[in-house]
Formats: sequence, structure tokens, C-alpha cells
Amino acid sequence: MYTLYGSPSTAGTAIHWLLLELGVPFEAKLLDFDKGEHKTPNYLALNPDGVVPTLIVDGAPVTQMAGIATLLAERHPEAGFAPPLGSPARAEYLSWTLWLANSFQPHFRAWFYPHEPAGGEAQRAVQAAARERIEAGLARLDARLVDRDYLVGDHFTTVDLLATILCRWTRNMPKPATEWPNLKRYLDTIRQRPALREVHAREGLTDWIDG
Ligand SMILES: N[C@@H](CCC(=O)N[C@@H](CS)C(=O)NCC(=O)O)C(=O)O
Repeated sequence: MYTLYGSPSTAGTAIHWLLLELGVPFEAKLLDFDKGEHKTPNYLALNPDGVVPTLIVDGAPVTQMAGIATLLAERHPEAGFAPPLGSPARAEYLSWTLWLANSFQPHFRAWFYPHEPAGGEAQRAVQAAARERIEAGLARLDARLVDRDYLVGDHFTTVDLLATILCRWTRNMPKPATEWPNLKRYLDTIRQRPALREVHAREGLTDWIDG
């Protein structure tokens, strides 16, 4: 039994979706950011950054969206959401996972929280730089998908789950992911996955899932 601390339409949604994909027992605690439920002493004891997601695994908190996704894929290998250790696709799986988490995802933090690097000033400049880098990342994903249906190997993995959630975050940006043709085809397929549709329903999300 897992316990997920998330919040609607956040990085927590990725793990909520993955738990539904896996069909494992879990409890979801959706925190209300407006009430500051992610900054309470009790929650900070689980996740000192005061962000979601946090997943309780065997009684201990695990943080970081990409790390949790990889851990869950390893704990439930029967789902096939990560290439096995030592398999040829494993290196690509690790590279893409870490590229998404380390090189791509931080630009979203800059876009949505521009005051963090900029203080009270230069927030527009921070967002402009973030937009440029996000669009460069989307172009890279689009190029990867020109002749393939999934980012790694020939079936859905947690790399696709992470990429989809990040693409979802672009839906209200000036050039959303669906404006890239290969990404659009890819996202249209992934948006049919029952577990992704289910997490939208459970978190009360009504936009984007139907294009
Ligand atoms: N690197 C972290 C980033 C998590 C993150 O930034 N989560 C956002 C929601 S998408 C959050 O909790 N924001 C609330 C805040 O920063 O106060 C991860 O991947 O888990």
C-alpha cells in the first residue's frame, strides 16, 4: 500500500497516473496549495522542499517525480514500464529520464515560478528564457518521435509518462506541445490511455485530455 502526497495538475499527477497504470493499492492525499498544506511542519518533515510529489514506500518518504517513477517501474517490473537492468534499451531509458528531470523540467519551474531566480525583478525575462528552452526541448522530443511511437523502445515506459506530464504543462503556453506534429500524434495516442483519463477525472481536470 502506497501513500501519495500530490496536488491536482502538478508533478504529483504523474505519480497518481502511474499508480493507476500499475493497478496497485494506494491512498492519494491531494494537498491544497492555496491553504499551504505543502508547507506545514508535518509535510516538510516528509519533503523538505515543500513540493509534491512525495510517495510513502514501506513507511519511508521518497521524493522527486522522476526518481519515484523509476522506482515504481523497478518495483513492478511485470508492467514493463522500464527496460530491465542490462538490456540494450536501459541506457537510453536512463538518459531520457535524466534529461527530462535535469535538463527539461527545471525550465518549467522557471516559467511557473519566475520570481525564484528573478526576485521581484526581471520575471518577464526569466519567462522569455524559459519559453525558449522549453520550446527547444519540445523540438528535441518531436525530432525523436519522427519515426517512432514511444521515446524509448517499442512500448510505453515511465519516460513517456514523464514527457507527457511535462507536455501537458505547456497547454497554456504560447506554443504548446501539440503544435509539434510528431508530438501531437504521440500525445493523441497517450491521451487515450484509460489511467491518464482516470487521473484527470480523479483530480477534477477537464482541459487538454480531449485535445
Ligand atoms: N524536482 C521536483 C519538483 C517538484 C515541484 O516543483 N512541484 C511543484 C508542483 S509541479 C510544487 O510542489 N510546487 C509548490 C511550491 O513550490 O510551493 C520533482 O520533480 O519532484
